Amino acid sequence: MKQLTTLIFDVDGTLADTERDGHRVAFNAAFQHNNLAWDWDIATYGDLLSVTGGKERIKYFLSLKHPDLLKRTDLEQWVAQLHKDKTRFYTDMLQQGNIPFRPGVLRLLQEAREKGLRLTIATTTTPENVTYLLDHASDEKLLDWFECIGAGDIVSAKKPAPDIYHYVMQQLSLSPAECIAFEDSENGIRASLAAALTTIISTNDYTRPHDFSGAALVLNQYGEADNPCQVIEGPVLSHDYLTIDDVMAIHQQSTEHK
Ligand code: XBP
Ligand code: MG
Repeated sequence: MKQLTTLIFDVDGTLADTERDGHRVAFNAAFQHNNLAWDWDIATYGDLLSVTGGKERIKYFLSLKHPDLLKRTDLEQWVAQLHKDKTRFYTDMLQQGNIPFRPGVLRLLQEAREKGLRLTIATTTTPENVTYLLDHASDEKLLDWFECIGAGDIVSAKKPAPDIYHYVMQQLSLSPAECIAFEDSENGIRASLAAALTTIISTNDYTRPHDFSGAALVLNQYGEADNPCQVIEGPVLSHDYLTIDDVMAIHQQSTEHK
């Protein structure tokens, strides 16, 4: 049985609740900036989240609502420009500190570092968005805490494909048995399980109804002593919030048979 050495974190929905009031608002700002009368309301965006990747999500929306625009000869450049505008609006929001970490995330990261565990990221969003989030979500210089940021187009197949997890493990010469993944969505856990990773889920408003079969633990959040978590599926925890000791115990339990 391999000891746990590395925690691999998803970003959107896991480190911070970024989708409804962050990415979605930035997409709409980019559409307005480009004089496009498109407005992704909360429910519409929830449907579009079934496709990961902002550029891919725009094209998915076009396929549903404006299939004729998919015939544009400059489609790739046009979508890339829309996404570039969106990313600028989104990083502006992050820079204003408007998108905090979810409850318990910073504490769990600190506990992991105190145990000498390695931290890394595997996300579909852009590296730029990760940098801005880590630089502005707390007073700590969090960017230095993560040894590898596997993000966005660094891989050709995005989640639910396991590619981004394979990329991160390859970069750090890791085996799945020494890692544990933290995700929030069905696309995310499909990716982490396909990479043979034990996975801990924290749900959010968009992903609560998702199928998390195969997860080692499903929580509503990591929580704090004064803001307890709720175990939706999985073992009883040592406290009313997820600690690094719980994570290590869950890893040991799930890799005993591997
Ligand atoms: C979530 C995603 C991303 C974001 C939007 O990423 O699918 O596409 O919704 O960010 P994860 P971009 O949960 O893997 O962190 O527009 O930069 O893609
Ligand atoms: Mg996510």
